[in-house]
Amino acid sequence: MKRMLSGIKPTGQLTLGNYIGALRNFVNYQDDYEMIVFIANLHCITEYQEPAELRKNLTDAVALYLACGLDPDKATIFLQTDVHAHAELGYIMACNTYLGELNRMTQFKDKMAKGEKNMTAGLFTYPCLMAADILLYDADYVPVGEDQKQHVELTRDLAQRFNNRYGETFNVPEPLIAKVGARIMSLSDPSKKMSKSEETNKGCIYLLDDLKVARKKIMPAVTDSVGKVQLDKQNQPGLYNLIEIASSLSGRTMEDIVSEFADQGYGKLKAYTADVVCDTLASIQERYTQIIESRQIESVLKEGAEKASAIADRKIEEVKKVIGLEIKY
Ligand code: ATP
Ligand code: LTN
Repeated sequence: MKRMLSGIKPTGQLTLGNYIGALRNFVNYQDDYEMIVFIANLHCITEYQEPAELRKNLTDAVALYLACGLDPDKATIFLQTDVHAHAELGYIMACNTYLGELNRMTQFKDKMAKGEKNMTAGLFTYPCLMAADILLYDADYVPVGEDQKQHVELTRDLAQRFNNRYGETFNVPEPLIAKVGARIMSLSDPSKKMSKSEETNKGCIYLLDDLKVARKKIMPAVTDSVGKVQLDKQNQPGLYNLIEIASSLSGRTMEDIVSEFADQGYGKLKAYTADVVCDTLASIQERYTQIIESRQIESVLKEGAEKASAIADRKIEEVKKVIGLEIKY
């Protein structure tokens, strides 16, 4: 069975973008692949997080993984810091990455261009840690949203470089990007991706949003003045995004939705999208509440960390050996 691995940063609350671009796919893949998913908590602290809030977000993220349908009997689910080899291999990867490579990462470049203050060294080297996350498990596939493709490509380069220097050590992974829903855009600015770190949260739906709040974000979503329901991503990006959301969550094709609403106004399409989103959120939230009450999170994480460590610890020992970092005694 091929192995698949992915992670989500629990910075703030998980969003509908995370669900459509990532989580939903993990759930679909868990039957056909050996699935490893982790909470990328080390990746969160590249920017300061209020400790109590971070702790709450970690718990919520695990509960949401389970509420969205990840099954701990099929997938290995764990917290990144519970497996120490991530930080260790992250450092080793940073020592095999050139500054020029990190400078080319668009996520980092965009933050620089926005003139963000107080950017940390951890943020700059974060693709090295992400490469370690993946390579520790010899993952075959990495299902991610569009924004992470470049990081997986860097991971491939680093794996090949390491293998060339030290001999075959790592499997070279492939990114897996879904055809629909790999980049859900902000409802208030369809030129930007829906992001949990958006300044205002008008354009971002959180999986734990009250249903009324979610509906209130969708109805005024920015569209265009063309006035025709059709698929034109270039000229009608906001509308296209709504259709893509509705399609991803309903299982209908985008064309099918367009043909139903072609003669109706944008209002009807928005109302339909809001219905589909609210149905999805309602069922996730119901399961979320049960999971929080059942207190199963601790046991899921404990078992997940044991399974993950068994793989990762072996790999980090092999890495240290081929580099020459070990003395046998
Ligand atoms: P931020 O919103 O702060 O930029 P993020 O949500 O991109 O963070 P993660 O939570 O680590 O960061 O992302 C987890 C997964 O969700 C990744 O695979 C990412 O590509 C995917 N993802 C995030 N936002 C979207 C989106 N708007 N559309 C589709 N996929 C997304
Ligand atoms: N960098 C990703 C989260 C992430 C990840 C990973 C995804 C950290 N490590 C390994 C896939 C595989 C993000 O910010 N979205």
